[in-house]
Amino acid sequence: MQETLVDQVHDLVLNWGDGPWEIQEVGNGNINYVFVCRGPTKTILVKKALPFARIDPVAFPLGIARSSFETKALQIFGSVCPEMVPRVHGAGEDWIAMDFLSPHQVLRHGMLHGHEYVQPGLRLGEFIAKTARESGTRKGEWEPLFQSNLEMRAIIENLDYTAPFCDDPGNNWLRPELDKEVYALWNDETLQKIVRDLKREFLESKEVLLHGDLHTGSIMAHRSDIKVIDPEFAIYGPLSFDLSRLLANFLMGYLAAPVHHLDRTRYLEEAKGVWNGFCNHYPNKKQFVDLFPNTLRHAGVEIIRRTVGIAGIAEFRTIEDRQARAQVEKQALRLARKLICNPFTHWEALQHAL
Ligand code: SR1
Ligand code: MG
Repeated sequence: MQETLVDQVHDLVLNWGDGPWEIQEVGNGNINYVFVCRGPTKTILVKKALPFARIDPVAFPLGIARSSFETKALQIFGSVCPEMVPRVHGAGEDWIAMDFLSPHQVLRHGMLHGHEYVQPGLRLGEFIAKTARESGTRKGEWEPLFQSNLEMRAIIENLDYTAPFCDDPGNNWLRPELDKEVYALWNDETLQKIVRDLKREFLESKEVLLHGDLHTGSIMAHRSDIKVIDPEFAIYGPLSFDLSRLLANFLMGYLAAPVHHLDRTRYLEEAKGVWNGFCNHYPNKKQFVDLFPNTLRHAGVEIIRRTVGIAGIAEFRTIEDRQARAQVEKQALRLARKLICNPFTHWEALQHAL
């Protein structure tokens, strides 16, 4: 199949000039295939959507419409923050050609390898503030463009807010080490009710245009250059959602850092940066009082789903020593429970709880 795909991509890139083109599949995400296309005068990246998710083609049939939503979101986010989004060179119903970012790395992997970046958290907080502000203002114009991205919204509903909180066959936690903690989550009525409310909020709120999957694997980075990629889950939703995903992923990095012999304070600095960058650039300060605890609640959901659910994160799942991994993941579940049931009202309190 890979060879047929390479041929298809080869035909596509002829639009950007005669060959020879050297085409290499480089994707490592859960959903799509990604090709670096090196031609005589330029290199471009082509992202291709197949009618299933790469992580499990049988369990996850998936329409190719996600590709068009991603194109629109890249263009819109790029119009608001051009320096933080790769440019789209062309697109079809199941493909997007865009800037090849080099020598950038996926932020999650770069941080895990100890690479240094210039305040990615702060920059991404600013990105969320600016895109939220603009998409809130232009909701009448932009919301209809994403209304039918329902298949991707249903994935979030299921993989983030439903499956990890019940006995779903797709779940994938460290068994038997975490069994007790996972069953405790399922039996915690208070937590279950709050998560149901958070899910309702995710489904019903149409505040701002969300990236929808803004974790550290959706960021490419090289030193001070930070680029947001992969907005195929874009949909209107609550302002707290994207903030929560980033915050949660930096907090999980913080918990896992010592096992990877990394300086955990770097992760905490980036987590703080997300909130500070957002606050510095979002105009409606009155919202912050409720927004911070709400963001932490949704962050707790992200931490649980990354620990219990199908879509794990490298910071946890690459820990080879099972005991060490179990210890970190138990800490993560404890933190998530606190964030959901007893969210903090200010950053200092959260820091003390870590
Ligand atoms: C079937 S998709 C699994 C996950 O990959 C994406 O990156 C999203 O986080 C989704 O939950
Ligand atoms: Mg992605």
